[in-house]
Amino acid sequence: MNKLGMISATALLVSATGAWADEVSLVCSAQPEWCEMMVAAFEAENPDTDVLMVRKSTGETLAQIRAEAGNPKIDVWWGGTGDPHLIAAEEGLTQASGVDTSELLGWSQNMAEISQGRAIGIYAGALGIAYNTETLAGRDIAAPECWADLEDPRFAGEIQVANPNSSGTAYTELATFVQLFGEDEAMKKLAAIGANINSYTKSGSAPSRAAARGETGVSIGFMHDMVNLASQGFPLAVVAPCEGTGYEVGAVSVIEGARNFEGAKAWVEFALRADIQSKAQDVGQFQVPSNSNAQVAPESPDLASIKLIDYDFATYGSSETRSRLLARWDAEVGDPNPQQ
Ligand code: S7P
Repeated sequence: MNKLGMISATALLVSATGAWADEVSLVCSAQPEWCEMMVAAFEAENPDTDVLMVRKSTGETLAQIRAEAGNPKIDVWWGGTGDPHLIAAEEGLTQASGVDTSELLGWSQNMAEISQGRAIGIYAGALGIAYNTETLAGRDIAAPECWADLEDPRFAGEIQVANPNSSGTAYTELATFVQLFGEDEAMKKLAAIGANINSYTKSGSAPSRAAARGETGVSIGFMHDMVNLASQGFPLAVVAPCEGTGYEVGAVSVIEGARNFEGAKAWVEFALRADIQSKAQDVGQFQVPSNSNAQVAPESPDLASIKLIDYDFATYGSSETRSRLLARWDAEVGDPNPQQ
């Protein structure tokens, strides 16, 4: 049988049994250990199903979904910052799954409303600064307390952050600066900090891992990732910047034209359950879960005690805004050594 024949035979088998079992193709933009734990738990509940999972950063996943529009290889996209999920929804690259969202917190429901049910919030977490206490003490560098401190020449070559083209974390940083300082001033500040950056990474969590190991003195990223590393014993201090900070609502989306819509929907229902969200802390993931009945880990940064901006997801999760801000970032800040 040729390849086409095999594909249609599989499709017939699935529709004849009415089952969605078989394979669910997942892109996971959370941390690899969480992705693996979720896949194992889903497969344990659904023994006839193989989840084919690939881990990719959020901006990279958006690029793949755009490239595959009309012939998607992915059924469901779980994890990663919400803005690119909202952009995928706006561009018609994802579809509503019609799942029950009644147990979800307001910020999660808000994402579903903005995207007409296509992107649903699964967790929230605030952006912050981390520094290696031993590295800074060893070099006699005073710790940062504010975003503005990162412009100071005392941090020359000491700071790492991701590239906002590939990383949802770094796009959240870019959008946060624009909301805190206005667009022109944000670009100036990011360029000034850029003079102190030793490397722009692809993935948003890499800089804090590097800071934990002392490979860089300072990182910008999500506080829950920093707390995870500190809880493992790394000498990492976490700072909520004095000017205030932005936050993410991580999301899950079903891809438009998914070959296994029912399997993708089952994944979304699974990922929104309180018992499943409560397991995140078992693998050191300390975001605030979106299900109001899920357990919040004691290590989770307390969002109520952090000076959070009123992050405008509708604006910064729009295709036009992201393209414009990334073009300005490339032109006015830029990565001198972009990673392939
Ligand atoms: O899972 C940890 C986490 O910080 O990673 C996600 C992140 O957006 C994915 O990485 P990129 O920045 O490389 O896109 C966050 O959603 C999540 O909280």
